[in-house]
Amino acid sequence: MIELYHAEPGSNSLKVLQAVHEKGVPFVSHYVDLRRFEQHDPEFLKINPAGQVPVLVHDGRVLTESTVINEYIDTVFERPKLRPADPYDEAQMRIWTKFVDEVFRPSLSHLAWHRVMPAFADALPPGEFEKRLERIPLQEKRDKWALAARGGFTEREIRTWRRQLGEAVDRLDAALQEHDWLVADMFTLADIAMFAMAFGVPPGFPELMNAKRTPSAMAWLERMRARPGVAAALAMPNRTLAA
Ligand SMILES: N[C@@H](CCC(=O)N[C@@H](CS)C(=O)NCC(=O)O)C(=O)O
Repeated sequence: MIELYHAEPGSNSLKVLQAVHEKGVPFVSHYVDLRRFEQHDPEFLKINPAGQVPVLVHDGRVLTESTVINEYIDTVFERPKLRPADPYDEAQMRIWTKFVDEVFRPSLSHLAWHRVMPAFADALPPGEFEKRLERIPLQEKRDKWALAARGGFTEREIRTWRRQLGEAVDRLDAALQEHDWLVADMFTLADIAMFAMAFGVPPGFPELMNAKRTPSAMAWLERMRARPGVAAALAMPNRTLAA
């Protein structure tokens, strides 16, 4: 049996939700409310001591790291294949998923934290944000969120993340100018990983990703949304929008 601990269909949770829906793998969904910091509850830390989602539990065995989880799902559940058969193409796919994890997502996340974290922390009763920070197991995450909440990122850092995100979107657009999908003319885990981050760029940073500047990437977003598995993943409950 597959169990998935995940948050809203966005970012790393959406990455894994797309894979299970695209493969048609039945799974038990465990929603983890990040706004309530449930990922740091002692019960959840027993499952993932890093205090992060998504987490896959397959027949009682725990797996973390969304990119690794997706490759595991693709290996264990035969069809439809979400990885090219050709080793060179598979390597290209991994270059994209690595790029998403190392460049696209960090630049987007930092910009998002910079934008939302101060208001989020201010909206909590006095001292509550600090209490929640104390429960974060990863020191680096704790420090970054504390810094973001007091508007502590430097102008230079913010400029760098914006530049990186702009370049990442341009790279995506360039790759899609001649092809429907990122690798080997087939829908792969590269598209899944990229979509999980990129779909949030037009609403959040419309000046970087729009029909005029990046038409091929925008058309690809629509192709992605039209896929039944991706649509099913996006239709999973989203408490953020409901709030
Ligand atoms: N490298 C991990 C990163 C997981 C991650 O950063 N998850 C975020 C949600 S997208 C999270 O749990 N954030 C809450 C926290 O770190 O407290 C992966 O790819 O699964």
